[in-house]
Amino acid sequence: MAESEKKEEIASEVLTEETLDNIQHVNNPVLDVPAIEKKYLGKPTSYVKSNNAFIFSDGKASVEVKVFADEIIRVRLAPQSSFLDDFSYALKKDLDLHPTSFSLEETDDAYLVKTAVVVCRIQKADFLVVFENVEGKVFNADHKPLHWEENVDFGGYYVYCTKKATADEAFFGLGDKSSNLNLRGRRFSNWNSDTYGFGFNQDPLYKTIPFYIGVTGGDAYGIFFDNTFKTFFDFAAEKNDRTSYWSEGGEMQYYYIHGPQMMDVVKRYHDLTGTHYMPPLWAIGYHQCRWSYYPEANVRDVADQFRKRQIPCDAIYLDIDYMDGYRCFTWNKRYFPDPKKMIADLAANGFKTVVMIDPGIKVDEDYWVFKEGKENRYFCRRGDDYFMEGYVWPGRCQFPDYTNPKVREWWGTLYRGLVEDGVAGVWNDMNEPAVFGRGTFPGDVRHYYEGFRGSHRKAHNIYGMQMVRSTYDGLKKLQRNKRPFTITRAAYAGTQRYSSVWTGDNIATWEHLRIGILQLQRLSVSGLSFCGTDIGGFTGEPDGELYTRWMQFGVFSPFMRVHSAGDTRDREPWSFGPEWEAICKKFIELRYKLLPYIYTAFWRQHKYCEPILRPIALLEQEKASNLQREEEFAFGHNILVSPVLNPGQQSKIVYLPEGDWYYYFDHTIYHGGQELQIDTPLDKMPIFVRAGSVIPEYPVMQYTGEKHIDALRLNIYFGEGRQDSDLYIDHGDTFAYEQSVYNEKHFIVEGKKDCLTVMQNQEGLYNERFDTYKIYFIGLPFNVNKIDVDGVSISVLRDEDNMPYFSVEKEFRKLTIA
Ligand code: MIG
Repeated sequence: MAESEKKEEIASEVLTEETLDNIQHVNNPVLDVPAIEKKYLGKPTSYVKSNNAFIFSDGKASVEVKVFADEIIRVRLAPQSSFLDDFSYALKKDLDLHPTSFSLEETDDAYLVKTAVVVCRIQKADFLVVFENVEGKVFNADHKPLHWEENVDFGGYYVYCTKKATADEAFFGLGDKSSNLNLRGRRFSNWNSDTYGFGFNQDPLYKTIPFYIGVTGGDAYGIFFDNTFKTFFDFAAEKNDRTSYWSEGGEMQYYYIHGPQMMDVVKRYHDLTGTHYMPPLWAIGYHQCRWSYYPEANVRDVADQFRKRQIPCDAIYLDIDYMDGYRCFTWNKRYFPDPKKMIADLAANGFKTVVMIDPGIKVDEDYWVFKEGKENRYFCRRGDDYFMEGYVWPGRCQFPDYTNPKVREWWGTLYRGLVEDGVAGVWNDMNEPAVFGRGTFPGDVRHYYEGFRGSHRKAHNIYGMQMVRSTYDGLKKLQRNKRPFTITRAAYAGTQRYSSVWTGDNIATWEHLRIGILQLQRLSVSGLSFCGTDIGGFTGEPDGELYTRWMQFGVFSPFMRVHSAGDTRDREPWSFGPEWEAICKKFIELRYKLLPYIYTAFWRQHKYCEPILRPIALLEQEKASNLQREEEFAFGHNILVSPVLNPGQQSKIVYLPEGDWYYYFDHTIYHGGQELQIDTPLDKMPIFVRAGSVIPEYPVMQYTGEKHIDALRLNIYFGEGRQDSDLYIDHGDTFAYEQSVYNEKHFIVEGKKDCLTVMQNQEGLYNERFDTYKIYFIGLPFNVNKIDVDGVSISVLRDEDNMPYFSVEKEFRKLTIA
């Protein structure tokens, strides 16, 4: 044996022995290497103050309690007293939160971090954290001290928080989960997943919104666990008296958000994570989608059919087949020889064109997007520096690292060609990210993570969000500050700042229609108000009745789009025969009549953080029975609906909140605060308007902006007492509203037995293009003798249907009718 070989043999032997030694040392108590097990906080023994925060220590671990606002307090845990970088993709950039005042008080048994509204009590005996209001009512309390477990494979810790759950406590939120509205008794995980044909209670789904609302004793609070790793929530499922949440990495970091109203919790969650910008008006019209409309003749034919049949429609979608071999940012020239011309013709006919863009970029040296991405090192790499490669529609693909601002910037510019072709909106799909075969990226893939670095374990749940963020930013620049329209399938908390969402690949079944109404209500209270389902169901075949009932629900979905898989039969509103077509047409027309009302609801969402869909629990949380209601919900402030969810259903029981409500179709008045049996013939659904409200209405148009409106119709529903309504109008397509170029009107309606007054005031700099209101009164309990507008009496007019109305200058301040 050569000398050198001998040495090597010895070396390897020695190495083996040493390694064995080391292993023994792990279990040698003298060397103080801790065993791997769950560790709990001990007793807090000291604290320091820094800015708005207090850091408590048990001698080893630290807990930071930071006051963000009177009602928002954040708790963070550092097992070895060093906190992780304080960076979050969820929070909006210009957080504008300040407590009015706060202080720390020490008593014999606790430290009390106090704001004007909340007391956060840190108990000296056990480090339990308890949130109370200033009167001492407990809203939320730890069941165990914060705990963690070292993660030897990946570093860091599994981090846990266990809260008490009271016997009556109900839980809401968590994004797109397909479970009952009240989450109690279930466990969930958050790991964005491509879940084609998902089922009731299937989990995880496409989105990660680690925010929930608890309601106990009639009071509400929220918890936002801002952790992007795979997170888990257990709502009194494993043990009836506790709710816990934990993660496979990152930091135990959560925001306690005080209520006591659920509406306030939801609004404050938006204060942290932002709202959706005002969508272009056309984006809230009716949209027609299909996997896929091609070739060009097919697209044109579908569009023509809409106009011929006089069914309103604002947008038509091109799914992946418009691309050349599924290469993003290219056209299949065989199917679409002159896209620019086609899109221009569609636009002339009132149609916007929306196209699909996926994250997977085909590995193809002759493809400019791939080449640019490769040259600039924009694609994700594995732990050992190989490229992250996986198969998706185009075949073998690489994937941009959207957590790098440079990559996002680049990706944004790639839309230039499509925008020049006239494309009006972009649909981002497969961004969980989805990869054929293993489902998604392996955990070792590396991400830039805004310079904070992370593996895919940390970046997975925000990948889709950063993709659509980059799409949004890019479109905004390319379209010269016109409002972009984007839609994404995957999302993390805060995605509403960049995009609308849809619920992914649902199924054409009645059960899925029901799941859809649960998901949209849940998304809406989770910050993602601009949401919709694939109307009719993506996969499977609906019959005319299911399709039509789903269309009815679609009118009251913030995002209204029919979509279906490629292997299904036609899904246009006329595809099921004239009987169903007539009903669908009527309901799509209703959507267009309600557009000014819906647009106002979007404004209330954008400016005042009010969710668009509001579950009954959010409207009347004090009644325990309301916490279980799922089928009826408010759509904006003044309309309440209860979609029909069963075949052959002749009537349904509908709960109406307190107050008086008008049945939309015949103006019958119902007293709320009770359940009522409502007839549900196929051409109707339970739609109710709150007494005292002002509902603006557009004439039916085939697409938004088709007709000039010279007199805006207002339907004023009589109600006793006072009721407020709003109307928001702006240019419809630019960000000028950020400079106050809008008109926000407030109506205060006060009804008495023999008279009704309507006061109007307004703010903003926009001058609407109509001059008068055409006012219709509904449900007046008295005969009209006199109508007075700012001191001048006016007379009744009759419209083409012989209905009485009043023509009133748009600037009126006070209108009295007696
Ligand atoms: O692997 O682009 O959820 O809406 O039509 C399927 C084709 C990819 C999934 C989306 C669906 C879309 C389809 N996509």
